[in-house]
Amino acid sequence: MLAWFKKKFFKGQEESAAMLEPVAAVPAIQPVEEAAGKPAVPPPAQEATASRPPPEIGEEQQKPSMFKRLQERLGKSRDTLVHRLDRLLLGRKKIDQELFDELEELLITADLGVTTAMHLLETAKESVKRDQLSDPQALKKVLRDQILAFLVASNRPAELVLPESGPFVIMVVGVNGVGKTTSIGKIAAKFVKSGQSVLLVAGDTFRAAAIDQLKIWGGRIGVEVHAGPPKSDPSSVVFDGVARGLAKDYDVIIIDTAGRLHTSVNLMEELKKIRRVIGKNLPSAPHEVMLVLDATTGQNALSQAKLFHEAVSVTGLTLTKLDGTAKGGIVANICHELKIPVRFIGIGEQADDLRDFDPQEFVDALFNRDDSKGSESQPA
Ligand SMILES: Nc1nc2c(ncn2[C@@H]2O[C@H](COP(=O)(O)OP(=O)(O)OP(=O)(O)O)[C@@H](O)[C@H]2O)c(=O)[nH]1
Ligand SMILES: [Mg+2]
Repeated sequence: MLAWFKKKFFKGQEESAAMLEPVAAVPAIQPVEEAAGKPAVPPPAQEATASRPPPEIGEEQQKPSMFKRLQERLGKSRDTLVHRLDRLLLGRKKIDQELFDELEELLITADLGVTTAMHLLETAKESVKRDQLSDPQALKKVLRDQILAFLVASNRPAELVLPESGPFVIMVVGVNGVGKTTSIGKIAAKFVKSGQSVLLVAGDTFRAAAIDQLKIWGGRIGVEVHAGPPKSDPSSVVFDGVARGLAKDYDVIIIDTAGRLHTSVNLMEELKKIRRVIGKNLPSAPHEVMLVLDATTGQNALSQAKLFHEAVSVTGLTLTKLDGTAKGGIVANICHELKIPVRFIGIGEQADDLRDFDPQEFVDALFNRDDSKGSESQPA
């Protein structure tokens, strides 16, 4: 489980089996506030409608392992990195320049991007020379090891961002429709399951439906939502929200923001202001600036990340919709280029489809390698 939960929220306790159950069981954990020694906060009204209501919690009971879910998507399609690699290597007798040229094209078109692909190729060439590799199949392991190295290198412990005391404040940012609000609901549900008090702040005042969407999530998982009227100044809503979170001694405050184009100067300025305002009541906050990226947008996710990072210093990433792409390469590309840790990956719309990111598990799924069976897939 993510180090956030380990360090601050479990203080040496062992993870219980209950904590690892699907979020589907969340509504049963009613006494969230009681557990935290606080007065129960009535769930917000739910009569409002949202343009995108959150998916129902409580249906998915048979949770497949993250490996299986990822593999379903990343491993089966003929377009995946591993299947394309298998086709490239099949029947090759030697490693030569022609093979490297084809490999270069394959890596770039698998969303690894030019820089990351070139780095991978260089490593592969060095390895071939150093270890005197002659079997083209050996290239697969070289690539797998290097991609894992990229993921591990950027995977700084999440506990480093935790405050020593006071609420843990997470500001969530990203372009329109990437899955910010949904991910907030899912992350909040994780905290709720671990017995923490959570306040959600509706910093997306742009659309009334956005506020309602967050309120529905709040109602579902039994957490309070701080919201202002639609079209009100997001900075002032966020200012009040953080003040309320501090006054009521919440463990976690999660701030939603309106989706915005990374290229819109005005909207990025507004985001900078929101970030500054969070620090007015609590100078160390936000402790985590979480950028949500839609993995299906490929290379565009990288330019989004660069501009959001420049504006608000992103400290963690959530990559959503990995269930919607066969090109898991974007994850390696982002880790290699940005060196920002991936905290969560979204692999579906269900409430428990947000999983802690595990580099080894991810690479195994990407390369269709099931260690439990000690085997790799056969070419499709
Ligand atoms: N398949 C899939 N869909 C997802 C995932 N995460 C979010 N979604 C869906 O993506 C859509 C947009 O999600 P939102 O959470 O509203 O996105 P947002 O970033 O808050 O959108 P704005 O507030 O409009 O900028 C919804 O239909 C979600 O159910 C995921 O991991 N996989
Ligand atoms: Mg939203």
